[in-house]
Amino acid sequence: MKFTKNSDKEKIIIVVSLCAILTGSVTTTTAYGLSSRDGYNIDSLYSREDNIIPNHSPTILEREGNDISNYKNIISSNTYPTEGEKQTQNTIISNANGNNSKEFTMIAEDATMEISPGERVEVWTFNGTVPGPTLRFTEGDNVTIHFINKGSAAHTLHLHGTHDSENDGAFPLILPNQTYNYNFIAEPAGSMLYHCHAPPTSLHIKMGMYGSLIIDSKDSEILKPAREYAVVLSEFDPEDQDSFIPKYYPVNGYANQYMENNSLVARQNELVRFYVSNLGTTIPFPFHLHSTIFKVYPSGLISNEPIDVQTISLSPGDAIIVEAIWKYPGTYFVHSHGIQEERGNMGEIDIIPESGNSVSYMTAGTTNSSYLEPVTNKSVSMIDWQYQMQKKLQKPLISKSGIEEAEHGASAEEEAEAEALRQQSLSAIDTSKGISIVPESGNPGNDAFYEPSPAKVAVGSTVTWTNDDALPHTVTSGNPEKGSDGIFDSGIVNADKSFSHTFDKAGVLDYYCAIHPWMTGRIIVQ
Ligand SMILES: [Cu+2]
Repeated sequence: MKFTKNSDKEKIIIVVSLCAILTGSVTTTTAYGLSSRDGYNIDSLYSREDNIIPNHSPTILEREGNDISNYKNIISSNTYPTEGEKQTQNTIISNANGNNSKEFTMIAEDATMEISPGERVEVWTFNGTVPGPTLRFTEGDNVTIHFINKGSAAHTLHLHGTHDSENDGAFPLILPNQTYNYNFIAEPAGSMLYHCHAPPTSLHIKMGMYGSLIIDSKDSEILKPAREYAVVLSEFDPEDQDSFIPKYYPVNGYANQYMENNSLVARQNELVRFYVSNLGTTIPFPFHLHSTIFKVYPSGLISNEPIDVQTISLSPGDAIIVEAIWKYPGTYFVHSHGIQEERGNMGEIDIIPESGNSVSYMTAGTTNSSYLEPVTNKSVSMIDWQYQMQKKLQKPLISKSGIEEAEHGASAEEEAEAEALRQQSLSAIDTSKGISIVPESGNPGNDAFYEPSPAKVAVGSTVTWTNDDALPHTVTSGNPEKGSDGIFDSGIVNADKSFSHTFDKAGVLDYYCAIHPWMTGRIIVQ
């Protein structure tokens, strides 16, 4: 069973829960186009997990439970963004005393957005869009990023470039409602990228958690003034995010974003610079410009000598700086050379005659006249213009947390279905022996995740979950679609560790793993 369209979500969750009750095990749960039983390539996911966890320092993995207080960067948990923090979203604040301190707020949020005209999909975002905002610093800046996880799953912020382990964004995992401060000195100069590194990382990337990271050189003479664009290439399949050839290869999160009325623009003989990054997870993007040979800084680093190319192969996880000049006015394709070009990775650039008037070409998505200026002795950044257009096309809607939705109350129909579930759950297995987080739960193809589930227990009982798997998991009340409801939350439970909770009230409680959101369970307190 798969579902992706938001409108179908509620119904299907109920059907899935009902199946779980009737069969005594959870068959499949996914809001991300991952099918846990039919057609899911178990081996590929499993090896992916293997690759992520054991290669890291065991001293980090062995940190106990949810105690991340030994990381100096953790500032709080159960924190929601303050008004001040919201204001720093998308705004880089330069410190008034001129010491190059920069602060930025990044909020992990579940959302829906259009990826193509009329196709609305569920995504995981940084600041509500895919890609998230372009982060731009100058080499040597002392950068602090306030990261707030308001999403339903564990997330992190991992930036490419140089920094220490506490600020690498692989560990710790930041659970829903937790906040973390990443701090680093921006280096090296070049075009890089950022993404979430919570496991399975390629799923978090495919779900939309990435963006462009630009670090300008301290030496402003190295790159000449140019018209500048940021281009993030990625993959998305609304039906099956594990598809090797997905339905879409979006450009800045939207299929064929820069075609026709939304085309990129530059002047004849003007230097145009693209900061291009590949946030796909499978094949390279062969980046290609029509009607010009262009310069590329390999791997996006200004320390590399640029080379002349007709097409450049850009690997997943890599970035480039492209510099191009068009000799002849006209409209030209900017695209990936290959199967991506029929699947959303096609764009256009309008080259205006040197003597021509740009106004009619450059008004898409903006009325800000600064975008219309010719490049003379300083660069003209089109990146904000791109971000405004991206938001206009994607029409993103942030998903509310479970707590906020509960306040709206349930309809009579939902109440009746819930009551039917309660009745059917009377046959649930008693949990006097505790609940196992079963081996290989990190694999969505596993037969069961929490066992027994559904389980039942008397009011006043203490239930202990033991992690019999090799990977860390959580036992978090709520569900992966709406997030934690705050009733109980184990934090991270490492292998062989356990978590106990005493149930004071009767009720049917669903829970899930915030690291592996396909893992769901139910406990009935009577
Ligand atoms: Cu994530």
